[in-house]
Amino acid sequence: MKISIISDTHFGYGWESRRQEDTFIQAQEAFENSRNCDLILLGGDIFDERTPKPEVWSKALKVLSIALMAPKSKVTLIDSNVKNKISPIIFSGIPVVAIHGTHERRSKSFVNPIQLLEKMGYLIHLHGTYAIFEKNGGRVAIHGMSGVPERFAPEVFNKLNFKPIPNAYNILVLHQSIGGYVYSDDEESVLKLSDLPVGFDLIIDGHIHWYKETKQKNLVFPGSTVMTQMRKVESEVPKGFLKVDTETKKIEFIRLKSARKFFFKEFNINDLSSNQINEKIAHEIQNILRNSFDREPIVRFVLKGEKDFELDLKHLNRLYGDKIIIKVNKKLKIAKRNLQYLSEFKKNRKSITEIGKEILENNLSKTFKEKINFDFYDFFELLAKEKLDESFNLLMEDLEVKNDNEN
Ligand SMILES: [Mn+2]
Repeated sequence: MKISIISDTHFGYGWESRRQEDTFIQAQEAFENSRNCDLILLGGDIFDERTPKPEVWSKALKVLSIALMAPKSKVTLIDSNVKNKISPIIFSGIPVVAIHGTHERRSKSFVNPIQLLEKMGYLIHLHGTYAIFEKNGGRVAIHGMSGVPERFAPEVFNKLNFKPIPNAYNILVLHQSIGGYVYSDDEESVLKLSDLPVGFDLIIDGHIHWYKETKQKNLVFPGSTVMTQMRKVESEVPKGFLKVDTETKKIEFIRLKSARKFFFKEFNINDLSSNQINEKIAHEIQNILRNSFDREPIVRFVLKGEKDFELDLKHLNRLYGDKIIIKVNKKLKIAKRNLQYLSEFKKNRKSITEIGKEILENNLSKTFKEKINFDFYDFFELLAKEKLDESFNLLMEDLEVKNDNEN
């Protein structure tokens, strides 16, 4: 059986920016290129937000329908512990199996976008569940755990107690930070490599945005199909997806041709004048632009040093802005803490909901003297709509879960 594994398409990321179409263009290439596969597996963070805009839905459904409208796959469903939830529609083309990620996670009483896709007959959603498929006598069992707050990951994972199914090629799909493989530097992975079960032919983990094949427990990170973090590693590791042949056990990384090019330039500014810094940036941009690109590339400059300087970004954008997307960050040692909030704010371009959510989160954490791990977006939305009883219930639900976990 040939299986395509696509993760972290982040539909809607960069909406209303010059990169608005990137998530769709790049995921479309991955889906089109999966038409010769028997099954498609999605590793979470299909959407960038838990409640995507209708405009994002409309573009996302167009991409996802490539699987539905592809020539009918020869796989059949042998067994699943969520059989009664599975719509026959998914077998009209190439069946899609998915977990939800951190970006789609919502509290128990809410429907997340991946669950919605399941209701629409686009895919099978797994969370602590499995589905076994067969083609020409070969069997593939897919087991999945959708993204959970990192703090709870080991407990939930152990409770689910994943076990490979005999006489099948077994794939486990997750969406967590695992044993040193983390999403960002300030995040800790609670789940350890030693927590992962043995006997799986392949363990797939979404969440981490750059492709990596590890030597441990057949763990592979397919990476995202789109760049979201502008980290150095994202300029080095190409964006793509995986194709797995369960008979030959060959895993192939397919690089996306449509991925927007990203350049990362870091240099020290301590010995340079403002003029020299501006010139150096302009020079680097000119160098990049010697090549031609399908879409404007992105360049991110990280300037290291304690020195103050004048950066004429307006001028640079007037000269090159129509051919390249320019980002410049100062990496100052002094006043780092003060700058951090502002740069985070700028980077994320936070909405009022997000700011409100964070204030609420901080205040509640202080009140309860510990970090609360439930979904503050849902909580904030309920409060904003003055649904006080429901928001209270949501909070109590979380505190009860926590007590369950701690006892
Ligand atoms: Mn992601």
